[in-house]
Amino acid sequence: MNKIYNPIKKDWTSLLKRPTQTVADIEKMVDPIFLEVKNSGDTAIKTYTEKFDRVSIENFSVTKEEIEIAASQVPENLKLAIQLAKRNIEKFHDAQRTDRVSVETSTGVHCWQEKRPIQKVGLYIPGGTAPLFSTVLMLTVPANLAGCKEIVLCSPPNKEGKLHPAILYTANLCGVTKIFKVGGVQAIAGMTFGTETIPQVYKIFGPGNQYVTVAKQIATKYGIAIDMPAGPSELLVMADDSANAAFVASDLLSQAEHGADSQVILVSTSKLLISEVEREVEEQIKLLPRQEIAKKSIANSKLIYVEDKDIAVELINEYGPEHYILCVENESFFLDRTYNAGSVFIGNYTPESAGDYASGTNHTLPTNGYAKQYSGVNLDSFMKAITFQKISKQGIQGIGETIELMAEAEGLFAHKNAVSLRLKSL
Ligand code: HSO
Ligand code: ZN
Repeated sequence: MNKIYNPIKKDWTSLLKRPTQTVADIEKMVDPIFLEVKNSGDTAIKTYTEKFDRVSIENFSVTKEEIEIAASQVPENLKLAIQLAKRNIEKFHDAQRTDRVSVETSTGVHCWQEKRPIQKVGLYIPGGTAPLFSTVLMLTVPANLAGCKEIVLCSPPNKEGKLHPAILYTANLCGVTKIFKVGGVQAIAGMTFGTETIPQVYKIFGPGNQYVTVAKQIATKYGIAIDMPAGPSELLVMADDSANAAFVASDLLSQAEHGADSQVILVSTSKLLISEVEREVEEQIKLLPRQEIAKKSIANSKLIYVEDKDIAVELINEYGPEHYILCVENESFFLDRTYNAGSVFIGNYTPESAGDYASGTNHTLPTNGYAKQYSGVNLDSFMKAITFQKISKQGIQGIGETIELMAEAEGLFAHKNAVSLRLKSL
């Protein structure tokens, strides 16, 4: 772990740099796949599944039988855990509903705003070394609550041409309309254009490797919306002497085990805590089945000592972590000054794992500093706000002249006329 004491401000940018991504190179690979899926649909999907997932699949739509077999393979206690997590995620996301906003802005001028669901959404669940069925919950629960009509899920098949049973069980439990055993760039391209089998969607959600991330960005060129640009997972812990070093170390490792490129950072005003955490990490990592992955990410991790709270707050906002754990005496000092973070975990008994699985908050969050301008996935991510207005005769008489004047000043006489005709008729 890299220990840094009192970094000077001009070094912050390089100190807080994320692992680099070479987007240009990846784009060169992704573009032709998009074109081929656009032109050849399912045939291209199958070709790329053979090439990248090394499995030949005749029918990549998941069948009812496959779902039934999967359900029988998931242990009962895991099913109950998934159901409890689902209920908490539902409770928290359902509470995010906003009321219709309605105002009479001038006499007889009624304006209102209502949320409506995005009709067709595509959810991507990555394959790789961990079957992220928790991400299925995080995306399908708000999609359902929002009222999305078509919820399509794509996830890469394993070498046997199958999806993990818990992914299938959860997707089915949460009412996914269609599940496809398709992953990577070809899945994103499939949902962008639609193929004979895969429906086209309006917005694509979910994490993925760097190829999927670039593919989602390319999808936006074709008019498809995405939840956010994603990148490797991150955690920043801010801790002082009131923190439990073993707990902090366990949190850092929980993110480090996601991938070699995960980034974990500890900021502290206590040199003692830093050395205790370092020792704990060394001990705890030995017991982890995924220690090889965690070791790589821990090797790039940073333990940053700063002299006072103000500097800490500034540095944390500058970084804008995806996950931010706060274990300090004076919580409100930090919370009041938090502007850039995806999700905040407060106190010694709030591990990030809680939010990853079951507390109810969403774990699909902005990485790579995007917490400065993006929110994590929430109920509104699956909705659009539509405005409505209805103006009475009295209403148009009241604001008509204002509109005429403004339209004339912009040189737009047809606009002016649309009002003048009505005023004259009254
Ligand atoms: N920490 C990950 C989500 C996750 N963790 C899924 C475990 N499973 C990104 O927020
Ligand atoms: Zn996690």
